[in-house]
This record gives sequence, structure tokens and C-alpha cells, in this order.
Amino acid sequence: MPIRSSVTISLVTEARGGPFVFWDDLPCALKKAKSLGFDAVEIFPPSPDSVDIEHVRTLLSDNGLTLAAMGTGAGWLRGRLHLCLPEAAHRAQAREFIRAMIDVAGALEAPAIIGSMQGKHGDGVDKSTALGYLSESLEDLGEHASRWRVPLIYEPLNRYETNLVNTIEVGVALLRELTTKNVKLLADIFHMNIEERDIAEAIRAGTGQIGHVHLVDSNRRPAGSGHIDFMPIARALQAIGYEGYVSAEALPYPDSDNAAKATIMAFHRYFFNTSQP
Ligand code: LER
Ligand code: MN
Repeated sequence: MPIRSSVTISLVTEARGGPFVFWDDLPCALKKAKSLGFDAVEIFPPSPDSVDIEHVRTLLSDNGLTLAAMGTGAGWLRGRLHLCLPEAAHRAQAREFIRAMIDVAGALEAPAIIGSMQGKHGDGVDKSTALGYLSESLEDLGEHASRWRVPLIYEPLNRYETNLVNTIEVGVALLRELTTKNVKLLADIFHMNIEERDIAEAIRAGTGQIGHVHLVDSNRRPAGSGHIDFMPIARALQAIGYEGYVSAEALPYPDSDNAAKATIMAFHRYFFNTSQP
């Protein structure tokens, strides 16, 4: 399977100002994604209950698109939930929010992503305790996702967003300690640009463990708008035999339509080796 292109759509009001290309209007965003030539979309919904699975299935198939993944970060943004909170009851609520999102995404044949829902240590929870909480949840939720024959995607974040796992190397070490083999890493180029010594080298170190990619430039604008050299990154993904989605998670700069266009141009340049869509 070749690398496939995807673009993000946020349906979360509280995420306004965040790095999502399309916003609010799912039918319109799907139409635009298709007309630009994307293979798939990544949806960021406010909650599992807010997703009408049959409606989304119909919209996807009417537009000839697949669902690349579904984000779970609204649990943090709207409910202040995460997997490392001091109170057991709150951690359980966070886990249930993600489990329900896995079920919604799974019914649409896509994985759920744990990004900001991983949380951080502090507030009376030390680092090793927090990593223990995180691992327990990844074991449980990773196995849960396998019922849908999809992986669970876990995203290392930069140091300003979490103090748990900041690099692919540390992520690989965390996954290696798990019994479940159904958790894969998300390589987000924005976070990697802050944390990795060499992005292409980090991707090679993630061979066999990378299940999703967020495509974005150094300033969190669409690929091609900052100072990241994407050629070695694209080559590294091809060299490790990466077969998943590369999904544009970038600010809608200068606006959604132009961000999506810039991204598809970057795809053609770096991944499809053609200059024109
Ligand atoms: C957050 O910075 C991010 O990259 C998202 O994909 C995770 O919620
Ligand atoms: Mn990301």
C-alpha cells in the first residue's frame, strides 16, 4: 500500500486557533478534500456521542474518501480529562472517553489517536507513576482497539505540551515494554522539529512502530511554509516501508482552502515526486 494523503477537520469550538486545516462544516470539508485529491480525512470531534456514524460513513463513501484517524483531544480541551490525573475516578473517565472514541472510529475502520489525552506528571503524581498510568491505559485501550482490527495511535508531544514522552525513541521504548503489540506511534513533524536531533533519523529509529504521521512545518503552518526540509523525511518514510496516512495537521494559514492546497502541493513534490497535483 502506498503512503496516502489526509487532511484534518476540527469540529471542536474549543480548539479554535489550533492546528487543523478545515473547520466546523464536515460535508463541505469532505467535498473540498476530495476535489483537491486527498485520499482521506482525519476528524477531530467534540465527543464520541456527537458522531453520527452512519451519516459520516455515507459522507465518506459519497466522496470516495476514507477516514484516516479520529482525535480524542476534546476530552482534555472540553472536559479537562487526561490519563495521568491524580484522582482514579478522573483517570477512569478519561479512559472511557477514549474507549468510546475507539469504538466510533473503529466502526468507521479507523484508529483513534491519544495525543493531549496522555496528560503529564505533576499535581502530586510523579513521573514514574504517571508513566505507569499511561502504560496501563495503553495496554487496555490497545487491546480494545484490536477488536476493530485497527491499532491505537499514541503521539509523543513536544516539551511544552507533555513531560512524559517527547521523542520517537522514548516512545519506541515505552511501546516495547507493553504486552500489547497493537499500539503504534504518531510521528508529528511539528513536535519532532522541536525535540529530535534529526527528524529523518528518528523516523528510521521508529521502523515498524510508526502508525500515523502529522504533516506540518516548523511554524505549524502547512508543509512548505516554514524551514523544514521535507525531502529527507519523505525518503525516510519510504525507506522504512511506511504504509499509513500522512495527515496535514496544520494551522489554516492563510486560510483553510489555501492551507489544504499548499499541503497537496507538498505531497506531490515530496511523496509523489511530481510537481503538479
Ligand atoms: C497536539 O499538539 C497535537 O499534535 C495533536 O495531534 C494531539 O492532540
Ligand atoms: Mn499532532
